[in-house]
Amino acid sequence: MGFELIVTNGTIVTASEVLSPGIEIGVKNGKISCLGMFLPRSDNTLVVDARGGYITPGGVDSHVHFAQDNSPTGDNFTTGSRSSIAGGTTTVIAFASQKKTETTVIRCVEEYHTRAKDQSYCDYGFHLILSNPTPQIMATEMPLLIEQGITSVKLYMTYEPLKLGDAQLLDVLMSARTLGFTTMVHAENSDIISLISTRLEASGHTAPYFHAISRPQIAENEATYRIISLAELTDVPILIVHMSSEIAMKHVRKAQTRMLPIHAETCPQYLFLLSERLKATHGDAFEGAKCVCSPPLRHDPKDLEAMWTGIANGTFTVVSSDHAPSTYGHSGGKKLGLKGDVMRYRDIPNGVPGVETRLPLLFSYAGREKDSRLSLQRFVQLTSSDPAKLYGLEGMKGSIAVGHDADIVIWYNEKELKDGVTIRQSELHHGVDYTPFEGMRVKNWPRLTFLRGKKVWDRDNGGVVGDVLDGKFLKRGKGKIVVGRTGGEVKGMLAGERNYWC
Ligand code: DUC
Ligand code: ZN
Ligand code: ZN
Ligand code: ZN
Repeated sequence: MGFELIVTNGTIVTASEVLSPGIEIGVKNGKISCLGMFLPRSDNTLVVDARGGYITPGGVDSHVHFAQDNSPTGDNFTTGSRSSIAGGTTTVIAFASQKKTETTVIRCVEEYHTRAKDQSYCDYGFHLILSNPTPQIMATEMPLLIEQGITSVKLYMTYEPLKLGDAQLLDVLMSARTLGFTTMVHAENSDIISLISTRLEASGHTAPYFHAISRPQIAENEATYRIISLAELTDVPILIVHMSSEIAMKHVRKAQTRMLPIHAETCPQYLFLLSERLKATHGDAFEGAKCVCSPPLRHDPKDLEAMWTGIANGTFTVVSSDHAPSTYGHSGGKKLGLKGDVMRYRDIPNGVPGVETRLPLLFSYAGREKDSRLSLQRFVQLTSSDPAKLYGLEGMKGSIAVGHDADIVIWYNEKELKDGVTIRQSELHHGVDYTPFEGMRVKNWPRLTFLRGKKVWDRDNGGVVGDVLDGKFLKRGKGKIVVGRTGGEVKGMLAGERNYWC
């Protein structure tokens, strides 16, 4: 049998190389089966001309919230995954969330499977949010979930309904050490936030802007240092999600220079947006609600700069979207936190949309132009290959290489899109009614997206051409460490001591 698909006449970018333009991609049975020149065509081969544009692996967005209980007006799998493929993301890892009152996690995961099955345009996996990690769950249910391909958990250090104390964090980290799952952590000091919030509320400071005041950098800083310490003590890799501030990021950098396996993630909102966006715009005090996320947007452009540095110098392993929006809708006041005439930031659901805009925003700064901030290879690492490795999808997702799923994004030839693309809510495919990136110009956009060899997005001919039956659940393996190392000689404070108990 010949190739079902050949992609020709583009420049292929992988995590390590920019290949010369003559190289074609040959696809058989949904997998990349050959990379080479002058691949043989048969009558059944679909030949796709990349028209001199770049070709990158389908995006892997390892942090999205679809169909979550706590955001009833947010995206479900259909709308969220539709938005994903329109922005070049072919794999998402969403969350199955345990409630604090629940003493099982198996049933939670089953529930999220029913929310996703036959309703996804892209491939998907789940992380488990653990809010009540009982010994029973850790001993008997976690091993089962790992067998089922759910090989990562997210832990919260803040939010009353979800947060874990240090003893619980340590217990989960010790289980991670035994069972080998990957641990993501939301690092903000809960008590700092609640003290400030109570005092802001008492003094009537409740507008959206005060969301940013209530969650200062020092809250992220303290919790980041603490969780790194707990991870060092227990000798397990972690990933700190959605990092926003330089002082906190420095702890990660320092840990990495000591070869600790501390991974970090940031998101486009922390690369492009500042807290001034939480203030009233055009006299509309509600507008700020569109930019409420946690950690909050920071005040100082230096923090944006620092996040870009972390992207370029390898501190970050992942750039995800943390797509977690709710419908803004003025009427109904769901997103607004509006009660009567009073707008309370504490009632505004946290999170912004971004699964569709993540790749175009970052790709605009990738390359060798004057305003570039990262290489094309680094773009692929951060948005596709490294999240695939960290979360157990290596060999299947995240690369244009033989044996991998044929998840392929073809960008416009830059000459075809001289003025770039302006991000507009009206052109996006999510189910919510705004984007915090409204009006921003990006240089390029995925022209075509292929999922396992099938065209699912054709910007110029029909837009979304895939189907909700296209996406399948990904049974993930155990994640690989991407930075630092575990094992080996223990130095510093723990030298010798850990041998007695670990
Ligand atoms: N944490 C997330 O991971 N997403 C949305 C809001 C939050 O606090
Ligand atoms: Zn549940
Ligand atoms: Zn979080
Ligand atoms: Zn999130």
